[in-house]
Amino acid sequence: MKTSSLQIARAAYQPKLPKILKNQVKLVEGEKTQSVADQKEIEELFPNTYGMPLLKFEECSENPNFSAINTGVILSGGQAPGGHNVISGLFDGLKHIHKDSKLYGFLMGPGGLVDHKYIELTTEIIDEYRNTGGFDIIGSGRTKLEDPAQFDKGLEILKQLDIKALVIIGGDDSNTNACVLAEYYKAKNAGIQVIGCPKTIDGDLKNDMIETSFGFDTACKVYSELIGNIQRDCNSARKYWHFIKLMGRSASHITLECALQTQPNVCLISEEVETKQQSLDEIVTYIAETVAHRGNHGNNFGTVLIPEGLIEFIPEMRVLMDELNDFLADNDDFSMMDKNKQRDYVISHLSPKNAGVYASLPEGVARQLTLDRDPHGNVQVSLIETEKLLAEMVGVKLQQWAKEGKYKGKFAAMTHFFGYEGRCAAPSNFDADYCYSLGYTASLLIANGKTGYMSSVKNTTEPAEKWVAGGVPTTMMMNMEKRHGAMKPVIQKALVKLDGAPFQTFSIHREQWAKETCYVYPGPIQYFGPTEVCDQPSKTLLLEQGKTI
Ligand code: FBP
Repeated sequence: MKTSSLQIARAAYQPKLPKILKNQVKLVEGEKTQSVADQKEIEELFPNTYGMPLLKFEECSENPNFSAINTGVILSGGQAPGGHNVISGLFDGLKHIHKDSKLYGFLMGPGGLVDHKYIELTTEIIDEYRNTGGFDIIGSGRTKLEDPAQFDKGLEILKQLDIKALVIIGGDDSNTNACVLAEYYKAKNAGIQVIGCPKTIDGDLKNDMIETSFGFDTACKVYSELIGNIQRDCNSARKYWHFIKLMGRSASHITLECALQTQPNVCLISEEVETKQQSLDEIVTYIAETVAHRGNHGNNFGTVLIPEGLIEFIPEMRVLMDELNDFLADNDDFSMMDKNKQRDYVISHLSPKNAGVYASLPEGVARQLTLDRDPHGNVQVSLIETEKLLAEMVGVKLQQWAKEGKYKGKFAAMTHFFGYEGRCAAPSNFDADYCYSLGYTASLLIANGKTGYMSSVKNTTEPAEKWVAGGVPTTMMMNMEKRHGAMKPVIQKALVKLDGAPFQTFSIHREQWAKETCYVYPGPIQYFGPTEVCDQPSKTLLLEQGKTI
């Protein structure tokens, strides 16, 4: 494989570890835990892994004598910068525990475990991937591990390779599955520990114990660079409005972080739309008013940031999508139907109000709403072109206002969708360090015999050497939610809190950003140089931890 100069220089980067992990450590148990909600149901479903204590590593003087331990690792779900560093941290940690420990990577996601597809990860392979983006070291996939037959099939290969622990690197859904698997193997006394690592660019796998999911920092920095470039372009040519949709599934963390970094003219936050129960027309009117105000002052340009999941939060669309989810769950062969007949078929099966809303949508968006859900039952919001829908509707409204003499500007829209551009970027120093530490911590949880835990690294707005490593019981993050038409235990998603510091900071400034041109051009991620330029975490994390930006 040909490597770039940056890749060569980056390979030599030694990720920073919390100081504590450079010494001999012992595990200290904290308080017993309970799930965030639905405690009775979760406890019943996880009798063997419920209520375990929080864990923290502390320095100790004696040298624990661990034996070699074979471990398997799986990358699950969407790519996020830093996945290779979780694996290299895990590898280094396992080798430090005992030089004969082995690490096996299951290929192309959880499916690799079930299908017995794996490779042994050797020093040569690991060294090639240190500090690189992507998940290509072993590939990723979205196979949902939920069926005991899959767990038993996995157990066969784990036994065959003498694997005692499995690390699942994934988002909320994958870590939910990891927890189900941990419970199953523990109930069966199978002798397999399961540890999770918090991954997702979406930033929605976080809580009081997990400060951030890895990949969010890098992905937001990449998108912010691109948005900054577009803003500089539109401030130079002054003739386009750019409607930019950003990945993030249901949560608007990515959009909010990018807004804090770039100061666009408009930024929609799905969670606010839901709280204020804003209709599609109200959202369109809000954008059109900003365009009109700027246009009437000679500024026929601007930027609008749109979270990927917005459509699910608009009340009339939410109600429609809930009914569509049940409709699709009951109509397995819908996707096989003649495409020309699908729209009428849907309309004839929906309740009258939803049928009306569905019928009013442009053909393309209506079709996108009925695409297959992902294996976890999520609507594939990345495939719904909300940015085009809004640009089109704003254009129509402005034409109307022009006829009424309320608007004198010119409106030309460009649409963009940023998601895949950032998911495999070379990890920022923050993500490189954080991921390596998560992987290393996972190895220590394994050595200490733990299962049903997520690796945790806290205090992350301080320099890496002050970070705190430990484990959080995964059941602690769970609640019951409706999936594929049935109630299931799942890790609670963290959405943007409207009373949280990141949103509050944005809302103080947004009126000024709308009217004036206050763009910030963050430029590319800097990997080498002064710490205040290269090692800063996201603004979201800083604000959430009470720091200023
Ligand atoms: P994860 O939750 O698996 O981390 O997914 C992140 C994500 O990038 C979302 O932002 C996006 O909606 C989705 O993956 C796209 O899925 P796919 O990779 O299957 O196209």
